[in-house]
Amino acid sequence: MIHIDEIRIRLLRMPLVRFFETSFGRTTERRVLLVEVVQDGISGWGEVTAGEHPFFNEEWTLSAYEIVREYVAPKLLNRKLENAAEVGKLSAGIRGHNMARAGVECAVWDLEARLRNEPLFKRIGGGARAAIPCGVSIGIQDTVDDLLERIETELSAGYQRIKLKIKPGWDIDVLRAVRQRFPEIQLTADANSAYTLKDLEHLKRIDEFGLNYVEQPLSHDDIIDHATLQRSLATPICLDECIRAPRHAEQAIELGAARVINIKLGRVGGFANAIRIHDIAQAAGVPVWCGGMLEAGIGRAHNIAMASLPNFVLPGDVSASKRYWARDIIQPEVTVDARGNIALPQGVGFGFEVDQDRLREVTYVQETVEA
Ligand code: OSB
Ligand code: MG
Repeated sequence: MIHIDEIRIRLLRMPLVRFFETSFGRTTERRVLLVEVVQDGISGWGEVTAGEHPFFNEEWTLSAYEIVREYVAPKLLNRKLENAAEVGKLSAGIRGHNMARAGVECAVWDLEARLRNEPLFKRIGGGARAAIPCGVSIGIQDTVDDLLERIETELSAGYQRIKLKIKPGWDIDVLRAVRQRFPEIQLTADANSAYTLKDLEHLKRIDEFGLNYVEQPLSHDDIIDHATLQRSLATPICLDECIRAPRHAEQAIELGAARVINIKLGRVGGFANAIRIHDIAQAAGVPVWCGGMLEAGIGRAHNIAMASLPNFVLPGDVSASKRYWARDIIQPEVTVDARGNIALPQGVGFGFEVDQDRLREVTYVQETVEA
């Protein structure tokens, strides 16, 4: 039985060691909202994965702060829950804002695992693999030479696949240069919705580069257009932004809009939905992988637990802490071995310790939510 005594929310400011640029903009510093749920002196932790601006989806760090403080967290106080899988229902009346809802939901899953003294990956039905295969997502660079150098570095670190961010003006020529230099690597491209069906002929040129898939080329909310595009494209389409609920996964698969799915805990509202989407894709023979949102250690650790579910068969975007942070907020930090795998941590909860000193350093707002 879960009965949460206290909920603490924190805003962190964490500079990235290197800027990260997508078709919707460049990030140099993250603002991260953390959720800590406490029962009988035991803390469960969640990280809200909203970005700093409402550009990936409608959420941003401070919208999530308000949603968690005003609408989600208070619902958990003064009540008993059978298990973490029930948390989603408490905030089901909120339209959108899945990342805010997920931050709380994931914290309760972590708490539940800790109360039972077991690893989070066991609680969610994971543990199918002890080594999580990792790729990297490489942002838009200032020059193609910079990009080639970055790819070289990541490959020598062991990463198993390279994902490039693309947008109009940074696509075909860039992919050609990368393929010329690295003919054999597992390569993908993510457009973050930078194109429309007007670009159909242009997008067909992607087929010459033998990508494993192209991620979310079209509108963030348009599954039907992706189905249309897939009929003209040999390269499989992977959906990210479009899949915000299990129903979207069903529809996208049914319509032929997604041959691969990127699952992000935040985007889909937490573990319960992520597991449902995982199961739907698995039953349909559609492989999934774990996406990233430039997470700090707690979100990263939740991703690692999720990626141990059986159908996470493709290398994900979850990589080593040091690619993002001079010092992460967990200990040990997340590391990747020379073959590009993360070892699934076996400890209780999400399997790492919160680095309280580091957390204090980067926290600029802290508040306890009242019922
Ligand atoms: O679309 O996958 C994406 C980062 C921010 C917003 C959206 C995306 C990304 C990434 C980075 O690709 C993945 C990571 O390194 O965390
Ligand atoms: Mg993406």
